[in-house]
Amino acid sequence: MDNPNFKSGIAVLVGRTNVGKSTLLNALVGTKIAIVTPKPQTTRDTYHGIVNRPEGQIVFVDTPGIFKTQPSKLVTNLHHKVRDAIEGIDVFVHVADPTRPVGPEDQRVIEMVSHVTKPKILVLNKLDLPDRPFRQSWVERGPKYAGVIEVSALKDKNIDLVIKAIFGHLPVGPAHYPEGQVSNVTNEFWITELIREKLYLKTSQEVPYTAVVKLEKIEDRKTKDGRSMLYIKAVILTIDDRHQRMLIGQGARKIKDIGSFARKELEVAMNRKIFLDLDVLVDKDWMDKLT
Ligand SMILES: Nc1nc2c(ncn2[C@@H]2O[C@H](COP(=O)(O)OP(=O)(O)OP(=O)(O)O)[C@@H](O)[C@H]2O)c(=O)[nH]1
Ligand SMILES: [Mg+2]
Repeated sequence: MDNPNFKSGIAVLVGRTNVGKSTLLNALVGTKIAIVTPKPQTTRDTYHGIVNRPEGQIVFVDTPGIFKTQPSKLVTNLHHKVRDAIEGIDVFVHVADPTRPVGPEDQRVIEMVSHVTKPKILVLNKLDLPDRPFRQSWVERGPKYAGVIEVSALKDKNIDLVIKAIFGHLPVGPAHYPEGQVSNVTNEFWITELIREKLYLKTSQEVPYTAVVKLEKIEDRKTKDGRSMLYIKAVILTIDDRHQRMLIGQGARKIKDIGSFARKELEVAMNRKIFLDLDVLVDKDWMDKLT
């Protein structure tokens, strides 16, 4: 490494569900790593998004949102992932939404990090919204943090201030990831996530929360006229016949809609023709098999 002052470290993004953590991760890295939807409880895994600058490298860790809901295997699993993600980090980034009051989920985040001795930064998101009635009650909490930054993850505003603030707290050290790598998400996982995003956007009530997407096959094939294409076979697992029927829809319209929405974005992102073969199956125990 040429730069003897090269800084390196891990910053974790934590906050209640729906505050915009995944949108912020994508804005920080400058590319879509994590899926984003208007529905709460979108993120189910901890993703790494990597920012490389001349002064160093920051690994941002996106985490599932903290929410108050009926205890279930899925929810317990998500909250454990957040706790694990907090271990071994250098900077803690609490992402909050000043359009909503400081609620029990925020209290849970505050409680969760009260033991964290590492620097904490408060990021107030959604600066683009004209009405942020709870901004002041968040700003008053400012002294508990090493800094307060107002951003719009959606409109890419003040994102560099977050990067700058974090570098201010990072130790000198070698990079965790090779330069050029922007995330730890594999192509295969990203494909299933993108399908799950479309499923969230196209279904309602409990349907998205009872479903998971698995990739079964991915291979290079040729179209009838000899052009190259990527064949993807994926399956949506859900917990019972009723949910399976809702996901398939009348005349298979729902599943076709989810499939073509996902395929279109995959084709743009991967810049090639894609055939997406999507099925819906029942596996009532999928949540119990979570690790
Ligand atoms: N107006 C506005 N909306 C935003 C901003 N950032 C995120 N959103 C919206 O807020 C919603 C939730 O965003 P996500 O990034 O999925 O939120 P999250 O905190 O990752 O949510 P979970 O993964 O469920 O915990 C989406 O509809 C986003 O478009 C912002 O800066 N301004
Ligand atoms: Mg998220």
